[in-house]
Amino acid sequence: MRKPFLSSLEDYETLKRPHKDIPLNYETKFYGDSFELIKLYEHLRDTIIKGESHLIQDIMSQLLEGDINPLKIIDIITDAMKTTGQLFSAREIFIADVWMAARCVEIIKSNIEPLIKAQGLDKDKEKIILGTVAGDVHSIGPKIVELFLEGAGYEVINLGVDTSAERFVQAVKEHKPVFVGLSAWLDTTANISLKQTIQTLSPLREHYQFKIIVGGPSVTRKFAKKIGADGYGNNAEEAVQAVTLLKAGRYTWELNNE
Ligand code: B12
Repeated sequence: MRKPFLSSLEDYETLKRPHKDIPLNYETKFYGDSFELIKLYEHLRDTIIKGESHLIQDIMSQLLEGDINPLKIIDIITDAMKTTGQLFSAREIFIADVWMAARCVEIIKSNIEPLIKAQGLDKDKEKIILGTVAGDVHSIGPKIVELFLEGAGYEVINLGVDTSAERFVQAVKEHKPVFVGLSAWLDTTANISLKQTIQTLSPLREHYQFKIIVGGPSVTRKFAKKIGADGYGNNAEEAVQAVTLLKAGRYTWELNNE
């Protein structure tokens, strides 16, 4: 019989241990925060993993009463979703549980959005079109990338998931962005839709003067370069790094001498 899903923190601790490759970043990243705050961060992380979306707003309200750094919340989301992925891969949880974890992230994101946006308020708002390519419905990563790019001062138009190449073209013509960010999670969508979207967008690059950055775990720096992207980011921080380098006329390939 299937084990009840993470009924207590002890269960989570037991389940977590076999997956030693999960970096528990928060243990070092949150050094210096008060014990109470760390407990609240941990509670948030565990609540995402358990998919208890009805509890999230209350935890966020408690966190927002203090002077919190939204980037730490992003770390919590990333850590929790990695664990969720491991548990899913180990068949400890079902796809419905993963959906609930994703729902938790949606609520958290709407809470921290104003804080992240506030960091970019005084900058010129150039536009970035972002979206997950056709056939792919993974939205959490791009949403985090969106938050970071907004924090870096860009106006991000997120076209959402399962976005056709034609929809990207339409958005480029309408919004005249400086960057188009494409995300792909599945091996299939990286190999087919991502490539096709870049091929479709490429002829427009010179006329509309935008650059293409790509990301998602099925995409490597080498693959990104091979299929004609201008930049690549392994995570949201690297997405910002990529647009910053490209704006300075440099390429992310320089980072690894590739
Ligand atoms: C959540 C999730 C889902 C949710 C998505 C909900 C949502 N709203 O997003 C649901 C339940 C819908 C789902 C469905 C499926 N999923 Co799924 N899912 C996951 C899971 C558990 C977590 C993904 C996630 O959100 N990670 C957290 C975020 C923060 O990380 P991230 O996306 O990598 O984003 C970061 C970087 O990649 C980068 N980045 C991302 N985009 C971009 C873009 C740019 C421009 C840049 C610069 C950077 C960048 O920055 C981000 C932030 O730091 C993974 C397992 C895992 N190992 O993580 C499987 C996983 C991705 N899913 C998988 C599969 C197979 C599926 C399904 C086919 C399952 C099924 N049998 O139906 C379907 C596919 C549906 C489809 N057509 O897309 C496989 C993919 C295998 C593969 N490589 O092809 C995985 C790896 C699970 C597994 N081990 O089998 N899934």
